Amino acid sequence: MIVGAGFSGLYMLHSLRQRGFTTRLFEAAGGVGGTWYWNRYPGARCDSESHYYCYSFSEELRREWKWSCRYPAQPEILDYLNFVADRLDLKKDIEFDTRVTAGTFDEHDHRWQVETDHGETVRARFFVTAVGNTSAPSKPAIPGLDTFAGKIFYTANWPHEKVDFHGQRVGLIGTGSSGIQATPHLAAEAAHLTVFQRTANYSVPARNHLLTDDMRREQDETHADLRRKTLASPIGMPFDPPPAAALATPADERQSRYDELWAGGGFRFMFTSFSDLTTDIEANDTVAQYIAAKIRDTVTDPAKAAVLCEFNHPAGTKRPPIDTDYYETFNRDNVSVVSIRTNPIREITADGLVLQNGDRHDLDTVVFATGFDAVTGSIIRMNLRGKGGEALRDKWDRGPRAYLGLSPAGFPNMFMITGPGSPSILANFPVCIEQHVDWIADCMVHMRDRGIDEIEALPQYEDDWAKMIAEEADKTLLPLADSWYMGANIPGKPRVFLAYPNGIHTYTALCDDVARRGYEGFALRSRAMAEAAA
Ligand code: N01
Repeated sequence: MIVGAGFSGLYMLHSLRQRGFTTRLFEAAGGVGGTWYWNRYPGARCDSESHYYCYSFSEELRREWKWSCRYPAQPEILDYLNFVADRLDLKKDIEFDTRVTAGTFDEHDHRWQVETDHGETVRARFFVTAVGNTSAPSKPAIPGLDTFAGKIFYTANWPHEKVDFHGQRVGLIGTGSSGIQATPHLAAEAAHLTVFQRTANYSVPARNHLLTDDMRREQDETHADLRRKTLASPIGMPFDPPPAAALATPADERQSRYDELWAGGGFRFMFTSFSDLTTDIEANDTVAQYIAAKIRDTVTDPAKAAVLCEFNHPAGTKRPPIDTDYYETFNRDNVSVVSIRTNPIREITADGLVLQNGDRHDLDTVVFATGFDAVTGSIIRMNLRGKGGEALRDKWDRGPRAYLGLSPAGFPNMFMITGPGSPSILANFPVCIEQHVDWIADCMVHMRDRGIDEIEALPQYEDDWAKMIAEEADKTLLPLADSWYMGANIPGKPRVFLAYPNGIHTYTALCDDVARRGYEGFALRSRAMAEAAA
């Protein structure tokens, strides 16, 4: 049983089918796509380049699909996932518009009993969550929200039909990747756009462009090489590692390197410039100051630029956004930015927003780009219970725990694709997903071949994994930000770093090692073993 038909669920379904398992997949949406199904806001676009933000498991699929540009927009990625699902004939095993509402591990027959919102109960040997990391929208409970007379939209759950903002006074709350992508598009239509910024972000230009046939040919010819680089890279992207530390580089050379990477655009700026940016605050200052200078150069109104530079965290400690014309948009007369860092939104009235100091902003439409109860939200909301009826929600009340980020102790035969404690959110998703799916599917084959009924993470290994993640994260600057990486964006959510921080390349080696050692750290049980022991 798989939950979710995004990148991970589709590949899991295909992989299990290939290995001869009978598999069903439940998906709450009306189609495939996962996060790419729901996040249809204007400007939604991939931040990873198309030639590596896709599956690699099938040479045929790779050759048949042609990306239009460096960073494809949401409709094209959704088309791609539909193409894959159709080409592999996956949809016949997917039940759309079906939400899993509960799941319980039945210890007597080693099976998961899963319930759906259609009142169906399904029993399955294995339960795999493929619910994505950014799929449970965070909808802040601002007082008065339901009294607002205008329209409200959430970027994370956008209508399918086009929304027309012409003539509207629009308020956008949130300046993460979604808000940053939506801003230029909202501004192009709205009579006035007010961006309400709680945290200034460090955005880097994407430099998107169409792909020519020559570019595609070159990608094709170098594919094997790029794939090798991708698998050797901590973030699962075919980038060369940073050549040096920022602090070991003379200031003029440092500036040239930043200039060169800024001109090229995209994630390379943060990830390939210098090796010490996320471990040394002084090194980090060099990049923070560089970006601040770029903002001040771009935004002509110094008051707006000052708000956009109100940084309160080191650069790159929140998920780095990349943009097309984000800062340039603030040069439009119909766009303003309001800092709500120390003067938060007090309430929403019928007419608009009121800030703590009493300032009123009359609006026709409010767009929430306020992010997600990331990584754990969608898993917890499924109401899962493991051995002894233990609720996952309770087990994780002081932070998520799962050995290898793959399986929580006490929840046998449950696997999570890109779950908490895996590299997931710190790496290129398709790469993480393929690694997880291959490992999980091979594990199931291992069990089937040996007549093993149950696999369960051992608590000691799970504890050690959680401890290691916290210690490794503490060696970086990442815990300094109130980010969704830390669970800090959701009131009451435990402040715990949510990902394995040492890279997908080392994680892959660790997981392979665990499998080679006969799934070290897991208890493998069979009825036959239990009967023999009895
Ligand atoms: O969400 P976010 P997102 N009052 O959590 C603010 C992926 N993604 O949807 O920083 C006022 O990053 C919040 O402020 P603060 C990507 O991994 C990928 O933008 O918490 N403001 C922040 O500014 C990304 O990181 C792509 O202080 C409130 C914003 O809302 C992840 O999804 C595109 C608030 C939320 O930013 C999430 O991005 C888009 C409140 N009550 C997203 N609550 C592509 O690759 C929150 N905020 C295409």
